[in-house]
Amino acid sequence: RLSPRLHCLRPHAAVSGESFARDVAFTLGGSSKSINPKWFYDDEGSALFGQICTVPEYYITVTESSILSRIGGELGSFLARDTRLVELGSGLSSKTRLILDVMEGVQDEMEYLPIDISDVLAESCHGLLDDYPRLEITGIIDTYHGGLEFLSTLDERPNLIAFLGSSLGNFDAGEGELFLKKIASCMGERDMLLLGLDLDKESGVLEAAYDDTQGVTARFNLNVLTRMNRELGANFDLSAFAHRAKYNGSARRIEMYIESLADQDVAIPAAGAAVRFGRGELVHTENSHKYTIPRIREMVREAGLGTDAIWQDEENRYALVLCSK
Ligand code: AVJ
Repeated sequence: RLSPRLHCLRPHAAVSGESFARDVAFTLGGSSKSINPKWFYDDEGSALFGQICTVPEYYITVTESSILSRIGGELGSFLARDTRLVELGSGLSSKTRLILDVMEGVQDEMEYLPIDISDVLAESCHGLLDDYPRLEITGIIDTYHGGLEFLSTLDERPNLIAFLGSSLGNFDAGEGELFLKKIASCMGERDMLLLGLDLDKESGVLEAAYDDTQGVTARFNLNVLTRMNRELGANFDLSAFAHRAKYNGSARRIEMYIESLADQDVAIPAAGAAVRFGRGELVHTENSHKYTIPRIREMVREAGLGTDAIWQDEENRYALVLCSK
């Protein structure tokens, strides 16, 4: 602990090497192979995601940031003066600043509780402490579920739970809706949820966003194999796999895959697995669901929440939704 204003907790060992090994043994073991996207975010993967946010094709981050900076004052009018900011999947905490700026205008003591599966959490918090001298941070390195559990142990201060970047879109169909219900069940009468969701749009725009010409998304996707090589002693040959991103219109989502370019066997010793890949075989690594405004309203309602405001950019690419009980 380097600053008295920063506390980092790791309530569960849910993100340990052992659970990584167990999880991939299971998801690569069957006939239809997949890797959970939560394993993307080692130090290198987190840095690569930060880089994705700056490639021209990936409009999500800039669009969300521009909406956030435009609506700052209005968002502030919904917040009680003692509101604590809780952020699910805070990552590098760059958009967080736009919310902290709103809070700084009205609060004497600011409290921020980021929840992220990546170790980069502590690092990104240090920058915030420098820039916000009245800020206290409790960082939770854990999965969303672990983090939400921790929420229930806190005092009565009202929370603004920020779940940005369309990260809800990573859940499988049905599970995103369930997770929204789970968040709602953790919310008190004075809590609010700020949800950032990517809107459905032309497939060309979406596929470009997930397959940028600089190849950053490709490196991000394939980095999970490098991570298995390092942490699980695997022997993936990176040149024998390729990045793929496809829009699935009927499911309204981008699907990311790693394609095996050859018939090959890979050993993953720590997972006790030997995995055979056929040429052209796809390993499903991520879904990114895209939403419509009516669907968002319905999801929020079904979670037992009311919609207080919906903000969009001028081109209707992205939506920020403020909800409460
Ligand atoms: C951080 C999950 C919202 O799905 O857009 C970016 C991750 N994957 N490019 C997304 C991601 C490929 C991102 N989320």
